[in-house]
Amino acid sequence: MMKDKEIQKLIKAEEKRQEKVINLIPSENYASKDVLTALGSIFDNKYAEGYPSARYYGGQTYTDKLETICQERALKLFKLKKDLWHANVQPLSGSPANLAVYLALVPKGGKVMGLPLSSGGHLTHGQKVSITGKVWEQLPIGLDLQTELIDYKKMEEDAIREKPLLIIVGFTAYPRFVDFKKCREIADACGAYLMVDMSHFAGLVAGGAYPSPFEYADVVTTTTHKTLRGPRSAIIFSRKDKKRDDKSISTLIDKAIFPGLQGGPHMGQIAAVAVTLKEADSPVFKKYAKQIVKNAKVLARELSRLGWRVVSGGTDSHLILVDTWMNGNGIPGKEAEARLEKAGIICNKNTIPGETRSPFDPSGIRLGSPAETTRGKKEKDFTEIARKIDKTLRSGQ
Ligand code: DSN
Repeated sequence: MMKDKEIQKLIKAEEKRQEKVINLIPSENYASKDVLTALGSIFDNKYAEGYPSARYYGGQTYTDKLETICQERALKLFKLKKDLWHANVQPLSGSPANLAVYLALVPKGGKVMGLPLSSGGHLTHGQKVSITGKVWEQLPIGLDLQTELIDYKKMEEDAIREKPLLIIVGFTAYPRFVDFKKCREIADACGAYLMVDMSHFAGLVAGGAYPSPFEYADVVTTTTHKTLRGPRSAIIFSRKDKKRDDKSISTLIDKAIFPGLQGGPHMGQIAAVAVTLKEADSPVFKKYAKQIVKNAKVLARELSRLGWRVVSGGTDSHLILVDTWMNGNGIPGKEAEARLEKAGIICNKNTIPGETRSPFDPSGIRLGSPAETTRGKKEKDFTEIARKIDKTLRSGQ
């Protein structure tokens, strides 16, 4: 029991809320007790500026061991060779991880090519409101509005003409596979580094349920709290043999994280990431990753059957986008989100490709299966969830 009753009460209340709701936010999950124990451990008391065996403070016997184990587990989970790949496990979260890669690889004002929010990308893929869009110039990757898939042909033409220095692929709201091989070809055609932000689908890659980007990318960033089911943190993987001005990009990325962007690493987070990586390196996690995708497919199929327009006609991953507005024949995303919350289903409103409304009140909602799959839900449960969503959205229409 905590002495601070006010905060203890809030923790208990949030625990109850999390237990009670159906959580369909695709970027959330329920970390294990072991992960939370490591996160809240005494490692949080320790300053460890620097990297293993090269720190700016004494007392690093166990922090050095911990960080090294975490790095080794990261490489092992994604089947990466130690002599080819490096893992930096210090980024505090996904946005600083991505920012560090930009700082390491692209001079200020240089062009970066990425998916804007309207194509399902992330703020840090060069969106104007993010520092990544203020310091660097974003060349947007668009979708084919018929198929609602990445328009690789236009992406290639734009890249060859505009010559971005870095191409970033990855998403927060794109339900399909990304063709990493094609992205590599485009990066080679214009001389860009290829970075994949696999934050959303890292757990699926670990479990063999989504294509791995490592064969094609120079850099892969990921958060650790989404499908990977760990604490809020991030990892940057980089190829040791890739260079910028004769320096290994891994060395440049390490320097960009510390001392470029961050001070002391959060060692409690690193302990929790290490636990996460071991948990994910198991047959039971592989089964979990595959079940996530099965459940998302059922959700998409059932909602379509019930008359809702699912963007791109379905999903290959853990997330789906539903066009609830349907050109005025349905309800706006904001109202859909609010109505579902009242019914105990948590999701978020989201823009859809070719959005005609506003980001604050867009045409759709984004749904995902990872959190409820962690709670043991299977296809039949997701069929029920789809029916509940349908009933709730139609009530009051
Ligand atoms: N906010 C996260 C998401 O919900 O996808 C991305 O950082």
